[in-house]
Amino acid sequence: MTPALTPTLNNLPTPRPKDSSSAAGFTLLETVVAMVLLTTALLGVASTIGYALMVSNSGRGVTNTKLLVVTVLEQMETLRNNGQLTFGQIANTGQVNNAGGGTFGGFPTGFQDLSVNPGPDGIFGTGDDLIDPGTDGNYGTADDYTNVNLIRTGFSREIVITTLNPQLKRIQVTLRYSANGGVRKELVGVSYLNDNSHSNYIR
Ligand SMILES: [Ca+2]
Repeated sequence: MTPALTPTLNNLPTPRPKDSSSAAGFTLLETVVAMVLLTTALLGVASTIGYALMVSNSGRGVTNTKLLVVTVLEQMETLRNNGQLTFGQIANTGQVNNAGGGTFGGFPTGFQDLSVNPGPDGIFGTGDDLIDPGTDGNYGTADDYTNVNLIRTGFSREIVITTLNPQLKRIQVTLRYSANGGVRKELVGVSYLNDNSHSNYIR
């Protein structure tokens, strides 16, 4: 008779290690879900950055354009104050009063290119703004030429001067500029210029 085998620590079957693949690491599904979530979040961040850049660029465009409008309006006041032009000469082409002397041609009507230089007359917005003094650096010599490289690209400007009464003019400056995506926009500035002989109203 065979004696019954009594289990001891030595003859117990060796326990097989548990399959740990389901307990540790990530399943493919978990990884895909995580990637989808991460991608969605990153797309949101990228979209926000893109919007912020667009708003920033748009703001810079408006600021630059506003400066170009204000510069012309302030120039008119300076021309009157320093006597470079008389009140009657600050006018659009065809409406200039040169009775006080001079041959000023006026500010051209319609939208014009902007120049980075004022040209021989030293006044921005007139017909000679694109004249380049040439290699000798002197205006009025034989080597003067029209230099299209002086054009401030992306802008055009209209100056409209209206006489409201003999002592008051309305000056409207409109700037067309390229906004985001090449969209053309307009910025309008208006100021009023008196002939300055009535600056002291207290009598
Ligand atoms: Ca000029």
